Amino acid sequence: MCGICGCGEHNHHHEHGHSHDHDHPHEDTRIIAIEQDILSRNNLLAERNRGYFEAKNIFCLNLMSSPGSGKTTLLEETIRQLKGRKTVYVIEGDQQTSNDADRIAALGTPVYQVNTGAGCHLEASMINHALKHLNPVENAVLFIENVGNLVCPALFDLGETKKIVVVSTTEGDDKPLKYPQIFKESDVCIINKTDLAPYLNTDINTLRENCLKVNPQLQIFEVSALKNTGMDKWVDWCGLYV
Ligand SMILES: Nc1nc2c(ncn2[C@@H]2O[C@H](COP(=O)(O)OP(=O)(O)O)[C@@H](O)[C@H]2O)c(=O)[nH]1
Ligand SMILES: [Mg+2]
Repeated sequence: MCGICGCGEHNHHHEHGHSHDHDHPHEDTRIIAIEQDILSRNNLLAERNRGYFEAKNIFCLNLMSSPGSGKTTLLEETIRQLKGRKTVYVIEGDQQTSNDADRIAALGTPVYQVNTGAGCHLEASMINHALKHLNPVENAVLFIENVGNLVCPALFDLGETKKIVVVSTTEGDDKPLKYPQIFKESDVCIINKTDLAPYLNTDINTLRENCLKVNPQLQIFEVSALKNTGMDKWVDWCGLYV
């Protein structure tokens, strides 16, 4: 986790060798001011990305989820099914390795890997940089796979056209209630790994209801990316806008 997005350093308490806790109003004010600076700089760059996407009519989808919910598997299957219909590009975000970019490149799709090091989310500047390398053509679909994290990516506007949250049945049906921010910010929710639901105590209807409790506008697709079930509606939706 990082201090930049407020998930690490806020309301900190530290050891003094004695037992009382106290607040540091000046330090807290300074941390908030720095966070506001970082977020407003990010928002400026996000607007530039948004303008770029609008000018080139690029449908840019920011995929966010916990690690392992199946974002890359979903992308692989989506790319296979969009082949011949849309030109697709991918920006991959992970702390380390190019594993996911290698999986996407194996499908013949142009991909740029961003490694964030200790960072727990992608920022607009990283997308700006990646776009200069990818140079996507007009009317393309651009997928961004964010760093696996159900908290911080929700705070950073990347200039994307739509935000997508992926939640898998293995995570349980209460995650929208426990991590509401990312579900509130998203336009679409993909419930993945539906093939595993019969073996778990996750109730997909409860998961769906919890998603809608947090964000009644959320458009929900239920899929198994691995088994390729329920994918057609989602893939059609990806191809709708460009
Ligand atoms: N059973 C099942 N496994 C899946 C599904 N989607 C992904 N997985 C598995 O979940 C693991 C993590 O998937 P990955 O796509 O790397 O997740 P990411 O970290 O969100 O990109 C892998 O072992 C996948 O094969 C699915 O729909 N059903
Ligand atoms: Mg991945």
